[in-house]
Amino acid sequence: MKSLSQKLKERSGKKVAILIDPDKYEDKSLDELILLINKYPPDLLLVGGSMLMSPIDIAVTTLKLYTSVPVFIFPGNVLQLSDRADGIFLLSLISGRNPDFLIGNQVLAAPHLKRAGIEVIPTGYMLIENGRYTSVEYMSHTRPIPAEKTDIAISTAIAGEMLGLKVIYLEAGSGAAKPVNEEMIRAIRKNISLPLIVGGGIRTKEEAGKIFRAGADMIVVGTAIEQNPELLRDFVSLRKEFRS
Ligand code: 1GP
Repeated sequence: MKSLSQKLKERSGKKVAILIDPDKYEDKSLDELILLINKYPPDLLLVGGSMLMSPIDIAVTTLKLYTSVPVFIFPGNVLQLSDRADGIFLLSLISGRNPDFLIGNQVLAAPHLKRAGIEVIPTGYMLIENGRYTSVEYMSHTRPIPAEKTDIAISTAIAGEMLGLKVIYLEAGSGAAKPVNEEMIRAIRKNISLPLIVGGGIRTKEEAGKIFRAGADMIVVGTAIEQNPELLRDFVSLRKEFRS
């Protein structure tokens, strides 16, 4: 079976990932979400958050047990590791200048990840300003790239590609007032050949469609699904519009 890195690298078709922050779901709402995931399977389940109060292992194990969608960790910090996941996005916050989030946490996590033997996807994680102060900004002590500074965003993404990262992730932040703007996505898409993931503030199928058209290969949706799990069907059905 192909690894997720391989599938992303091929850049064929658009993909939908759901971000599950275990603190936001109680047993009942997680059961409800699992039913919907099995009915309208997305391409990927991400588990994590800027700050977690509940253990990540339980959520990962539950999702692995009751769904057949790959489960990857989207770590907010080094405490969010689980060898039960299929893999992890090893995020380097390349938009910021905080060494802990560029390389420090990765050094702490590396021996554990090697032992766990799960798939590791080296990811250039770029925080883009969205008009609201986000948890990522607060927790990482980094400033986002201003939304209109497309040149800085392009250069950062190119540097990430030149450094050998395998994916670029444009993040507006969970609950962002607005998603990363299409102009920036389009400009980055033109300048790199890496798979492009876009997340933060995506609330509707229409917004998701614009982001795909601008060049995103995968979108990540968290808050909108937490608030209305039925939206999963809309996001997932959008993929067929992009099939050639
Ligand atoms: C993943 O942080 C996002 O990149 C999720 O954002 O919760 O706003 O969908 P939302």
